Amino acid sequence: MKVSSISAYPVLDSRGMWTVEVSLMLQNGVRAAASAPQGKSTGAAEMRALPAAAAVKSVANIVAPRIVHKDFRNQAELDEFLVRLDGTKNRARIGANTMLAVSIAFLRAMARTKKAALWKHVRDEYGLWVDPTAKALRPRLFMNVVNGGLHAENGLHFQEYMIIPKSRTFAESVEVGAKIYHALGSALAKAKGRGAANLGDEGGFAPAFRNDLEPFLMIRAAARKMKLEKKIDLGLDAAATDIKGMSRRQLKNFYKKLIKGFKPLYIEDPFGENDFKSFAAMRAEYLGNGMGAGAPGVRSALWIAGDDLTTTNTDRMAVAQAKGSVNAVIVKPNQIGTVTEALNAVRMARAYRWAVVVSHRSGETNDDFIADFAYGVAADGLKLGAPARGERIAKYNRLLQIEREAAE
Ligand code: 2PG
Ligand code: MG
Repeated sequence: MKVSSISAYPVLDSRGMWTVEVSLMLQNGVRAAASAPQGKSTGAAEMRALPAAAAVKSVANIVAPRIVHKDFRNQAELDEFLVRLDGTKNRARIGANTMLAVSIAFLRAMARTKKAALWKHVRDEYGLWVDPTAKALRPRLFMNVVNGGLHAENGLHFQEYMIIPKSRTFAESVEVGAKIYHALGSALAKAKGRGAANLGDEGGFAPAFRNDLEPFLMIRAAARKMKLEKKIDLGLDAAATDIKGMSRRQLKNFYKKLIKGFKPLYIEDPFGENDFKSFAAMRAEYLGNGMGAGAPGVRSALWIAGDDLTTTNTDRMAVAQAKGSVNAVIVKPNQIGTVTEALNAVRMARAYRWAVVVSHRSGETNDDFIADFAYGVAADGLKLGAPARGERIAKYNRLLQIEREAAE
């Protein structure tokens, strides 16, 4: 399929920062656009994003002249071409954000050409690796209801306090999560007064707390009040690389208390982004010793996930596997730059029997690609913030729509 035109322009993300959107047209007249999200607690090993203005220029000056009128048989061909065209190790020439927007826009245009829903097209691209029963599989929703760390100015060391509904459908999961979210908001306003229910970057509440465990106490109380305690698991993204003023030992003690008191299902980035060893020690402590020990991610009672540690990069994932650091992994397409590479990261995680949690970024546009991607690869989880703020709601509503499409 030939690309007949492509252009890029700046658009705003949810923090009012510029990011890049790409619009392209195929030779058959089908058009599609896509924009790149942006992180704040970004991993040092992530591929480089260019400032939006430079990304726009890179499409005009580098990408467009080389891909317009060129024939690409499939997504992998386009993505491999982009990687070669960039030619750097960290995507500093074209920019991982630019590449991703081009990659997703092409994916969308190809889905439209086939008249297939985007998630169906993702499933085809993902291909053989999908378990034949995967049709029925839905990622669980990782709903971030309290924001801390770099996503809020409230002194919480940890970045994301999540509820993870156990419900089998998106509709029920959203219902359960939203009820607890609302009950939590009311409880916070009552307990902490004016402004306590104000929102952080991902739509979670962001008041000052007495300590780093209090959010879970209040979440649990809100769930109890709504008689939904048994319908959820709890999760934490520590984003420990960005934690200031806590030693490794203090972190370990915190996780011990957390695990004892709240039995979370999920802990992401418990230690710094290069500390494969501390991850491995934690995995060994809670999931048993030795390589490959502990239940495979999805069946395990505790998912220890890499995000800044692994950065959707198969080289880093291989290191994490060799060292026994994790049994779950975050997949963020913009950390690596193309849809094909993100699919490869999912394939590798499946080969390692890790749980796969696809994730948005803290800076999002209303682009809802991530919902189709997560459903398409039958991820175990999708991290998408609170059920609040338009850029998060776009993804929730898309999931609900996917559920209706899949039932047809
Ligand atoms: C994370 C993300 C998304 P950011 O750490 O998992 O929630 O945050 O996009 O700021 O890196
Ligand atoms: Mg993270």
